[in-house]
Amino acid sequence: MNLRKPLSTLVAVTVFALIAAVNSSAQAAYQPSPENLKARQQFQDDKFGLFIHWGVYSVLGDGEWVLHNRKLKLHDYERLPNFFDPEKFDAKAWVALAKAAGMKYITITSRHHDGFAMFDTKVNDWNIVKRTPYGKDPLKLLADEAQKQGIKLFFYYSQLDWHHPDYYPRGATAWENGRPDSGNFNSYIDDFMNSQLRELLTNYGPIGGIWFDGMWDKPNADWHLEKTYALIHRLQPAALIIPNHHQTPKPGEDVQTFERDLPGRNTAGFNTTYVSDALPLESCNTLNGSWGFDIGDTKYKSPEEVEEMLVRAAGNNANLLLNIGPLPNGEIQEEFQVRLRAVGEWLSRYGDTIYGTRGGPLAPADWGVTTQKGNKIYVHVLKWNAPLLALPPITKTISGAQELVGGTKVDVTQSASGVVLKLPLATGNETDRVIVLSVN
Ligand code: H79
Repeated sequence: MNLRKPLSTLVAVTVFALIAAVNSSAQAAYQPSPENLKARQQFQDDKFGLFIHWGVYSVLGDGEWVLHNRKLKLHDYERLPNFFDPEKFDAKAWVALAKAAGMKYITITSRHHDGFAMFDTKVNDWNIVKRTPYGKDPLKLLADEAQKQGIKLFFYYSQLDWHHPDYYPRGATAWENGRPDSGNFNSYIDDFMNSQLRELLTNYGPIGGIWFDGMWDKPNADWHLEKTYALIHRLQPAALIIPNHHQTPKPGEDVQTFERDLPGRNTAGFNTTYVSDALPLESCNTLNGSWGFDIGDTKYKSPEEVEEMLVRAAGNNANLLLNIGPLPNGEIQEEFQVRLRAVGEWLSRYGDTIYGTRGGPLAPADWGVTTQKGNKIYVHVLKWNAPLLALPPITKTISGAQELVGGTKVDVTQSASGVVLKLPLATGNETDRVIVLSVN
């Protein structure tokens, strides 16, 4: 009789210990699912994506940080959705433009740091359906169209929130904007954010993944990452988690991304120099100088500059995610369209040396980079005007070398001390002279 109590206590303790063990091992060792591993490979093969920053901030034409930069009060910023009526938004045209640019995926802001959901969330009413005259869900239209045209759609999601009262204690970007000095951060994550993520992973068909941003606002807070990441992987095992937290990758993350930088360079000053040798890599950058629509920004990169960025990313074993900020009326400005289509035209000739490749055997250098696929090594000559190019040794035996365009044979000598290529003359303003090495 008096055995009952100790026995039940023993059972409870054992069960508790078992649960704790399972929990801690789940945290320590994240085992990506087979679907997830396959999606990572596909992501690396895809190489080139379109980043889209679009929100109610676009109305002001002053970038996506305008709320913070102008230190606006929330009740003033809350007028903006009334003016957001993108009657020219055409999901079909957006997806077709990305495809014409040779891009294989789109990553769009489901919400930025202003917390305004550009989708039909039921969690609160700070969203496009409830607050704007437009009243529709552009992400749903885009997801359906992406599915139809065979291109993947990823959702950018800001963990940082300048609007939600429970984003408290506040972080590095805090200012006095009219919120109460109180709030429940755990509830912000578990009840609010994870509910919105559940919507994004449930209502839009198969999505490419979630691109997180803003954790750097509170780097020392407990973001309950294991819980959020497990939720995403459970709902869609193939969805990739891409965190832009500027730190060493953590368990549960599937891609390492670098903002305005090639992997490991940290020219931006806030990126990590650590580069994962296990995860796919991605570098994001802007087509002019801005993420969200900025009416005064005319620093458009030329198609040749974008092509070089893409080639250097590929040579660094990374993808390029190239950003545009559409207009508040839903149009994509002509300056972006022209440049994207030109890059797409270039890719129709040079794509074989980029899609499906991995970083080549030689370290990226100022003269150029190498990519590889199967028994081919692509030598991308970006900055070299002399007739001979001397490269470090390549382990594999080179059986032939030819120009990608035209197929003319290229003289090559290979020895233990390196490889020397006799380059064809540079013609015109060719961005990238590619020499294809056949190896075995
Ligand atoms: O969405 C786009 C930008 O709005 C967002 N990320 C891209 C993709 C972005 N937010 N901030 N930044 C980019 C620049 C980063 C600034 C930081 Fe800091 C410097 C983060 C940490 C140090 C400023 C100071 C913000 C926090 C502390």
